[in-house]
Amino acid sequence: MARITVPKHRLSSASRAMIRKILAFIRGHDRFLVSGHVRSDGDALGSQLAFHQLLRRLRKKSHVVCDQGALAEYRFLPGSQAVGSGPEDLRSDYSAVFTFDSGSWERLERISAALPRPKLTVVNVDHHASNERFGDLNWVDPSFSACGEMVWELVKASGVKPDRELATCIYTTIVTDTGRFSFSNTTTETHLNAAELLAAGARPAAVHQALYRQKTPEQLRFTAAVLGRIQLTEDGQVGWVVISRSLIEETGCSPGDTQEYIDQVKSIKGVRVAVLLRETDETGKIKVSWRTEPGIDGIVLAQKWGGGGHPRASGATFRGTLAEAETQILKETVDFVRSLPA
Ligand SMILES: [Mn+2]
Repeated sequence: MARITVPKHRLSSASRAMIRKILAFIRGHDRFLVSGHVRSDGDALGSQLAFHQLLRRLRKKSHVVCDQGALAEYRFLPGSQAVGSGPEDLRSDYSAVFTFDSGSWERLERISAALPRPKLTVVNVDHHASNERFGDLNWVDPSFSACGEMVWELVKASGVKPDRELATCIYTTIVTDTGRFSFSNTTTETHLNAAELLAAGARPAAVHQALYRQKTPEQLRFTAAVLGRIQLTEDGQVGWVVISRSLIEETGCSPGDTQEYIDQVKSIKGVRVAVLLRETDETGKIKVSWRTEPGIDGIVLAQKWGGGGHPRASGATFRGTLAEAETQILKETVDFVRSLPA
């Protein structure tokens, strides 16, 4: 019988050095603000909550605030009840700020806008290739499938024994950012970390149940309405869907995390780039997401509109009407795809 050797964890020497630096930094400070990008997804929120628990175990004062707080679909995460949702929840005495899963300082939106940046030491922990290195300390490593895996490395290096709550938060970061272990960012390392998290108490069935099996009939009807609005270019290489405010109002449903909708667009055979346009509560502000096939760098598309992300999962904010967004973003995306080798 062939012998399969499970490889050891592989961490770059740069990441090893950053882990040591960050743990030393934590020892030297006392009152932390922990934050992440606006409308924190499973990775951003799970990272913040896990890191918050690590700080508490290290006997530090820690407080989690992100713009819009813990979205309804992630309120099963231990500690999510205490997450602040806006500038009014900020305190005035932080000695350091940790940001997770945010490619720029501005992506904290109302939180970064309200903080006295020059007076604060900011530690930026992220896995987005487009990260702007806005921190005083920057640990950016796109080889991690989820930002939560970076927090997991900090936990392991800290000597703190993780409990089920912490493991559940980190496990959720991996499940959500890898599309349930299906995207191309899923690696041996991802599964090694997942195995460690199970050993530490995370329960996959419970996490999947909480993430994907709590829908109301209205939400499913909303999903059906969104899927019914998917459009394709004539050659079928670009697919897109628009989530307008009127659709949200008609159905009485909030779209929550829109990842599942754009994944559905991308799942159509022949679609090389999927686009999702979502009208926000703020007039004239449209959120745009791209998902691309292997070898197509969606960061290039997002950066034209001031955004960024991962090569295969990127996003930006468009200023203008929904109709303008649809025309301009689609033209740009179609031209981009046409310029690529088939
Ligand atoms: Mn992430």
